[in-house]
Amino acid sequence: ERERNPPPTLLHPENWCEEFNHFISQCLIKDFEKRPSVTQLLDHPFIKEAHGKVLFLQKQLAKVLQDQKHLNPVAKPRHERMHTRRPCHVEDAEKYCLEDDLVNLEVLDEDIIIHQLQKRYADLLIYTYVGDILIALNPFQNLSIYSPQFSRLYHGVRRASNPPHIFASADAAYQCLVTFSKDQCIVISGESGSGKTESAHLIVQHLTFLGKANNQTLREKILQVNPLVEAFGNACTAINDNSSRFGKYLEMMFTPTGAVMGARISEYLLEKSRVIKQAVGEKNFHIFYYIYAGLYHQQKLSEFRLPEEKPPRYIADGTGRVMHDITSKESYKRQFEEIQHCFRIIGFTEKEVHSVYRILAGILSIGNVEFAAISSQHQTDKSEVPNAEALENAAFVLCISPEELQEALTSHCVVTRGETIVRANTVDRAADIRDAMSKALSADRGMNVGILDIFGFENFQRNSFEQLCINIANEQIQYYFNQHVFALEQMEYQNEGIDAIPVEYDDNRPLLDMFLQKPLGLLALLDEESRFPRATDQTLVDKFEDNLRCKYFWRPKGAELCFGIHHYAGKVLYDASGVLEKNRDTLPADVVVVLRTSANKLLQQLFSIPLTKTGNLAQAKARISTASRSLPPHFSAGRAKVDTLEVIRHPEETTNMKRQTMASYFRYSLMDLLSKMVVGQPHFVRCIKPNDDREALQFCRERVLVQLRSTGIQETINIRRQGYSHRILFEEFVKRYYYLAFKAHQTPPASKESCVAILEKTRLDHWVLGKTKVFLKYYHVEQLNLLLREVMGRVVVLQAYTKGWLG
Ligand code: AD9
Ligand code: MG
Repeated sequence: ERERNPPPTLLHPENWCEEFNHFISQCLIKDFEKRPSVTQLLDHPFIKEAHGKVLFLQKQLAKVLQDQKHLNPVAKPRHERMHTRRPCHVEDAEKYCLEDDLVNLEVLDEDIIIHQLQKRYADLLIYTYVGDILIALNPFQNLSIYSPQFSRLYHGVRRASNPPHIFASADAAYQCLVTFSKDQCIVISGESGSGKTESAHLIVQHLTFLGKANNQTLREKILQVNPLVEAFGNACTAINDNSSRFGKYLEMMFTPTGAVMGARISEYLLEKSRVIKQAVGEKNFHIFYYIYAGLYHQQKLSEFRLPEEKPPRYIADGTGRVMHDITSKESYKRQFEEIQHCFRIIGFTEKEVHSVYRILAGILSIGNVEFAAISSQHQTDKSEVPNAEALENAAFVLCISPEELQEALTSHCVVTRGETIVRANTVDRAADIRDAMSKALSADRGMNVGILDIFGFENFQRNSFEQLCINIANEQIQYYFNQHVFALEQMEYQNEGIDAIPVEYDDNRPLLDMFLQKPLGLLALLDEESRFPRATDQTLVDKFEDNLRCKYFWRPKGAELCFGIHHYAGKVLYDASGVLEKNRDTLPADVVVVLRTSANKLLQQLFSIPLTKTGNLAQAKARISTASRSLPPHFSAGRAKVDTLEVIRHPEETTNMKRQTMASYFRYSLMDLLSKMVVGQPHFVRCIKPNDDREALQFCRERVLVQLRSTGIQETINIRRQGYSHRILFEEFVKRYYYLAFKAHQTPPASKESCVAILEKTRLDHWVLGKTKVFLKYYHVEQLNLLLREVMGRVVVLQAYTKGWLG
C-alpha cells in the first residue's frame, strides 16, 4: 500500500515554510514577473503538487484522530505489560508463554531464560529482545525473513507490532538518527561463528532500504562493499568457513532528513600473519583462492606469472589435491567473477583492478622464493635465491627490478660513522624479510555507520599471538558494553537523583588493565622483551609470570612455552612460540625503498606513506577529545569514564615509539576504533552460537549458557527492567516535542514543568524526571515520535492555510 501510495515527505514546519517561501519567490520572479493572482498561483505545478499533499494530509489527519485511541492506556501494547507481568514457570507448561522481550519475564533465572530461548529457537524465532538489546541466535540455515516485504514490515512502526528482528534494531538506530540528529553506533558482538558478519550485512541491507537509496548505483555500491572487503579479510578457520580476520566499522552517512548519502568503511587489526602461514585445517584469505581459480579459468595465470602446474606455497597445503581443489572449485571461480563485479560497481577502473591483481599475484610469487646458504671460506651466513624464477616473477608483476629485490631480501644496509655498509642476511633472516614483505603488501593502508563487526572470541586447540589480539579486542568491546549498560547507566541515575537498585555485574576492567597498562601490562611487557635481541619466547613467558601476578593469569605445569588467561568469555591457553618474532614484524627500509620504485601506481601509493603504523594516532587522539566534547547528552554524566576508557589507558603513546611492534600497532588501532564508536549512541546486538556443529535447530543448553553468562545477560535483563534507554535533557525534550502540548506560536520555557505538561498531554506513563533530564523507555520515544509526526502533518496544513497561499 505504502509503495503504491507513498506518504509525502514531511519537513519540519519551519523548514517547510522556508523552502516554500523561497520557491514561491523564485516563481514570482521567474514565472510571473509580477505578483500572481490566486488562480495563476493555483495553476502552478508546484502549488498543484503542494495542494495535493495538503488534501492527502487532511485525510491523514482524520485518520490520526481516529488512531489516537491507540494512546489510550486501555489498549496497552505488549511491551508495556512489564508492570503487569505474567507468571511464566518452566514446570508450568500449561501457562507457558513465549516472550518477545525477556525483560517481561516475571520470574527471572537462568533456567527460564534458557528455556525461553530454546523454545523460541525451535519455532525458528531466532531473535529475542532484552529491552533495547537484541539477542540473535545463529539459525545455521537460510530463513525467509529478510525479503523486501520484511523490510517494509519493519519500517518506522512500533517495535511491538512485529516479532523481534534484526531489521527492528536497524530501524531503531535509524529512527534515533533522524529524530535526534545524532550519530548512532550498532555494536555486534559474539563468539566466532555466532553470526556477527551476517547480522552486519542484514543491518546494512535494511538501512539502505530505510535511507531510500533509490539511486541504484549508490545502493549497489554500499551493498557490494561488504563482500569485497570480506574477500580480502575473511578466511576459512576451524570454527567458521567465512571467519572475519579483521575488525570492520562501516559508517553509513545520511542527510538530516534520513536519505542515505554514502558509506565509509574502516578496517582494523587485519590478521596479516595469515598470508604467510595458516594453522592446520585453515586457509589463507579467500581472495587468493578466488584469484588463482579465476585466472586459471581465464587462462591468464601466465600473464600474472603464476605457476600452472603447482599452486603457490601460500595457498597450497602440501597435498597434491589442492591444486585440483582450487581450480576445479566452481564456487571460487564464481566468487572471482563476483569480486570483479564488485570492483566495477564500486568504481575501480580496469587498470586499478589489474594493479590489485598484480599485487596479489606478486604476494603469491614472493611466497615461492626460497633461500639457500652460500658457504664460502669467509662468509658462512650469506644467502642466495636458488629459484630465481619465482623472484623474477614477483619482481615482474610488482614492476620492480629483480636484482634490487634480491638484494633487499638477501642483504641490508647499516650506516656506521657516516659510512654505509652492506651486510649479508642469513637464510632465516632473508625468509623473515620475505614474509614481512608479503604481509606488508596485504597491509591495511591505502583504501579506507557505524556498524561494528569484529572477529569474535576464539579458543582453538592451539592459540597464538593472533588469538591473543582478537580476544583482547573482544575484551575491550565487552568493557564498552558493560560501561554503557551498567556503569554509565547507574552513574546517571545517581547523578539525576533517581532511585535505582544497584545491579552487580562482572567488571572486566582489571583484566583489561592487565593487558593494556603501562609499564607492566602484558602488551607493554611483550614490547619490552621484543627490544632485547637475546630474548626468547621462553624469557617472555617467564617475564609474564614474574610481572602479571593476578588471578586472570596462570602458567600450566609441564608446558614451558604456554600461559593461560581467564577471559570474560572463558579460559584460553596460549602458546608463546613465535610470539616475539610476530610482534617485531620488521619490514626493513631496504625493501620499502625497492617497493617504492615500482611502476605500479597502487603499490607506490601503499608505500609512499611513512611506514609508521601510528600514522593516524594524532587523528585518533584529536577525535577522542572532540568525541568526548560532543558526546550525546546521556553520556555527559559518564564522560569522565568514557575518557578513562581511552586516554588514561594509553598515556604516552605518541612518544618513544622508535620501533613499531604489532602490540603497539594493535593498541593504536583499538584506540582509533573506540574513538569512532564513542561518538555514537550505542545499540547492541549479541550474537549467540547455539551449537558447535553448525547444525540447524540444534540447541546446546550448556554452550548457550556459557555465552549468556559471559556476556552478563541476566544482569542485563535486571538493569533493563528498571532502566530507561533514553535520557533527554529538558531543553532538548521541550524543543523537540512542544508541538504535542503547546500552540505553534507559544514558546514554553525549557523547564521540568513544560516537560511534565507535554508528557501528561500524551497520556504516557512510567516515565521519570531527573534533575536535568527526562527518562524514557524505548517505547515512549516510539510513541512520542509517531505522535509528533502526525501533529507535524497538521501543523504543515495549518501553516499553509494561515499563510493564505492556498486560499
Ligand atoms: V567470526 O567472529 O567473523 O569468525 P561471525 O562473523 O560471528 O564469525 P558469521 O556471520 O560469519 O559469524 O556466521 C557464520 C555462519 O553462520 C554464516 O556463514 C552462515 O552460514 C551462518 N549464519 C549466521 N547468521 C545467519 C542468518 N541470520 N541466517 C542464516 C546464518 N545463516
Ligand atoms: Mg565475522
